[in-house]
Amino acid sequence: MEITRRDFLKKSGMVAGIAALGSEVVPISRVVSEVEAAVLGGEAMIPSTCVMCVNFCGIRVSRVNGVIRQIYGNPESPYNVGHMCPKGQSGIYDAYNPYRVKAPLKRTNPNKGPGEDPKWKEISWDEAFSIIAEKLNKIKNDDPRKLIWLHGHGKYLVQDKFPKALMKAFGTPNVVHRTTICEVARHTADELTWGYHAFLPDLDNCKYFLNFGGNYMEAGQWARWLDRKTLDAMENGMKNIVIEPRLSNSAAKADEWIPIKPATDMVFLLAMCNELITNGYVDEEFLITYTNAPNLVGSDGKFLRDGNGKELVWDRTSSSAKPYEGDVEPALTGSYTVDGKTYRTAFEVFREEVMDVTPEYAEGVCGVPADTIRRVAMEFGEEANIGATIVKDGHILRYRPVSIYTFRGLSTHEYGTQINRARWMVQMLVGNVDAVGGVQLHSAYKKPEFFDVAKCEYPPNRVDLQESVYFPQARHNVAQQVAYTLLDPSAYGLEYEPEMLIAYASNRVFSAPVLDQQIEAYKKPYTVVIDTILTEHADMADIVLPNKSYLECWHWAPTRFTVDTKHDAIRQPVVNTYNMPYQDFDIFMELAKRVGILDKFIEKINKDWKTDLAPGRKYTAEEMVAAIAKAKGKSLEYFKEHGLSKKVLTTEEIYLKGVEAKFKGAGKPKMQFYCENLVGTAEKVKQVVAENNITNLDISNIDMINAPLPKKEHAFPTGHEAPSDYDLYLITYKRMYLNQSGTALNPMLRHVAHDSDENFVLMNKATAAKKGIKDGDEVNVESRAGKIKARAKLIEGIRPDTVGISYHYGHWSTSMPDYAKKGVNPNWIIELHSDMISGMTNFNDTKVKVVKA
Ligand SMILES: Nc1nc2c(c(=O)[nH]1)N[C@H]1C(S)=C(S)[C@@H](COP(=O)(O)OP(=O)(O)OC[C@H]3O[C@@H](n4cnc5c(=O)[nH]c(N)nc54)[C@H](O)[C@@H]3O)O[C@H]1N2
Ligand SMILES: Nc1nc2c(c(=O)[nH]1)N[C@H]1C(S)=C(S)[C@@H](COP(=O)(O)OP(=O)(O)OC[C@H]3O[C@@H](n4cnc5c(=O)[nH]c(N)nc54)[C@H](O)[C@@H]3O)O[C@H]1N2
Ligand code: SF4
Ligand SMILES: [Mo]
Repeated sequence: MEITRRDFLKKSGMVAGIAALGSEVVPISRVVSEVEAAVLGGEAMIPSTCVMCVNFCGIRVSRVNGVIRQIYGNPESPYNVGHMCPKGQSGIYDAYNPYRVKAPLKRTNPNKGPGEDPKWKEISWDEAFSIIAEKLNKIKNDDPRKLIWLHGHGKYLVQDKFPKALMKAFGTPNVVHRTTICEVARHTADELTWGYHAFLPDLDNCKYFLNFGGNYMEAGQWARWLDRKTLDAMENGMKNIVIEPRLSNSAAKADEWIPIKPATDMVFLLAMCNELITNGYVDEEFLITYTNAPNLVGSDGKFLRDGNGKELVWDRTSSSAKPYEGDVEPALTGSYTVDGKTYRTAFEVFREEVMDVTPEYAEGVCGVPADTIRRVAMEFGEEANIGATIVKDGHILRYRPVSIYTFRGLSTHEYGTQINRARWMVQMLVGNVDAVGGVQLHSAYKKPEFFDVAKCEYPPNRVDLQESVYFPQARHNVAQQVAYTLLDPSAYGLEYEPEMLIAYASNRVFSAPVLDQQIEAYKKPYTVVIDTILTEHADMADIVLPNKSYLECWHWAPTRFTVDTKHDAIRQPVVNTYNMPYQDFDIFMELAKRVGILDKFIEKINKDWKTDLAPGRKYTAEEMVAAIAKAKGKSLEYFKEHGLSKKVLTTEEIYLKGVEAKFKGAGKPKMQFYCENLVGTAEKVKQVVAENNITNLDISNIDMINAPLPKKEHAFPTGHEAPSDYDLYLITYKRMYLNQSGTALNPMLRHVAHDSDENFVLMNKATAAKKGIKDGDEVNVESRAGKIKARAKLIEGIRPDTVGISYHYGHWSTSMPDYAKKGVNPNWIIELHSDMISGMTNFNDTKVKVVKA
């Protein structure tokens, strides 16, 4: 239901106020904003969900006489409570962008690659569908695995369950999302430690907060909640320390910025563990009752088990090795002899390992003074209040008001999983997990299979080699790998040669590193791109299908939970700027019909969403949204009126359903302080390599993935071994006013938003002076992977040994105007050494030299 002006006035009870406000009101608060929209003859205020970035803020779109006039934050949203950002407001131009693709296009120039004009020919929708369906039918009859589906942003538009269902019905396993070029190492560390991923700091109750490169004042996936909550918490006395090589906006707003050398956070975190243990800041009760830290570990790194395969601890009461059951009292420290062999507890193994990672040692590696590391560790330990409890709503809860946050800062490294594991080690030591003021887990132990040993499959089934011998532990799609497999499928043992690719809201030839190889690879398959603009990937497509913008679509939208709320939300159409007949979901339905898999597709949707759609016909996206709403027990009308349906969580749901319910006490599974399931992976890989004569997998460094505990060696990524004349570390980051590569053509963001016309190489003034480089000079930035030209920007807010180049810039699509081509894309020069555990791309491990051009 759209809210008319009259309805709105009635509902808000603000009729009297409006007359007084008049029509000159500046929208400073959300209430005034709505009032203003109404006063200015607003016909409709349509609630929906933003997707100008992946924060999914609740929005209300004011439409006046059929034209979008303004976008406001939806105050009903428990996530952004009426706030939003400039990107979200510029969403108007996403719909009205003159550069949008408006009709299906067919390539007439067979040559593909940068600078090759596709010589597009407009074709009808029917012709486009016919061409695509003919190809698909051929592949389906031959070997459906030859079809690859890529999506990135698309997951957040229509939701990835739909493309997955479509591809499942088609018969290909090759649906590849982008998580390994995004943040996957963080997820993988979570999954290895507590069986699922995603967490938030309990900022309402936190007193001491460490943020390792979570750039949420500029980017971030929980940004509109984190930025607000952090600032509120600081006003309430929370100390906020940001640790990262660059003075990001997040660091600029913190109490303290600690500039750390890129990719070396590991030793900072391990030195913190050392200090915490040495000074007795250890929550022994937490480690014993919730984690596997007391498990007995043999010299082979494996747990001691009984005849039934049960892991054993040292029972202090009976002085014998027993499973942690009944009234067994596990010892946390020490080494014990069982059947003539010596075993140490997992905690003991870790303790001994970190004892040589002193703050002084860490200083030499990460460049942060030992005194600073020591002080942070002591403050963290002290503020943790180990042993304290607090009563909330009648529940006695553990109280540990210290928390650690991160996003891509710790993840996008060759040893990203292990660095993120170290973040959990610090937190497990003080027992802040699911404690009041600590770190709140999302769905603890939802997938126990994350604790299983690696699959190591060969030959691989999927083009991204997920869970194969190449990425044995990768449970998420390995986005950057697809290109390499495409270039030489048989080299990876793939039993089929991919022939066709559909890229739905994904610009992989721009977003993954080593761009020349990505481009070379994606020339090969017959390619269909579904997008709103003609991106770099579209530039290489054979057919482009235009998509409606998010302000023109029905979607069951993804949402962001917070510590104390969760909600469901929709998108609903506000306009249809170019009278487009189909949105993404309609395209899927039409293709399914033409390939004869419509019923299978519907069956899978019903299974995934618990809907009850009858087979035999196509459904519209609105019908789909209505069906999901119904399955959730709410009417479509409700969602049309509010945009969302929310739930505020009880104290019990927040603090007692996670680790307390899943891991606490005897006889329960345990958080993995020690990841025994990683032990033996290297041997398994070596075995599969030998058995199959695999020659394109470098196993010289493979023992690094056998690590059940994070270790100091993980602070030395391969990329840092570059010759000494590559004297600077390169990092990349996002900017506030642009989102990934998809906002390149948004006129408001590119022209109007201050300072986002072009990117630059951030350099420390002192370093630049030594190299004779002045502010604004053109410089060449060279790595072992390539060379780019860019403009230098001299600042003091970056380490002298580090340079930073933001993402988003340097487009080359032949269909883009010159303004979108300004700046550079760092992915031309980033070296690829993927994390063997998670498959993560190491965006922040490359060394470069910078010289005046
Ligand atoms: N405005 C905007 N918002 C966005 C996006 C966008 O493109 N634009 N993209 C969205 C997406 S998909 C994502 S994944 C998130 C990403 O959100 P974040 O991960 O929060 O943002 P990035 O800028 O990618 O983060 C990289 C940060 O890590 C720091 N850093 C680099 N190397 C290191 C290191 O070795 N150690 C430490 N401690 N820090 C390091 C960089 O200085 C930078 O601040 O943002 C989302 N939100
Ligand atoms: N150097 C460097 N590289 C990076 C990053 C970095 O910080 N530095 N960030 C990384 C991260 S975190 C990520 S997640 C990846 C992202 O990488 P990808 O997922 O490969 O790329 P995006 O740029 O997000 O592509 C989104 C596409 O969706 C299209 N699109 C937008 N709206 C719509 C719509 O309504 N319908 C349709 N059909 N299409 C739409 C856009 O035009 C764009 O082409 O990039 C990674 N690459
Ligand atoms: S933070 Fe992202 S989702 Fe929220 S308003 Fe800004 S662009 Fe939209
Ligand atoms: Mo991302």
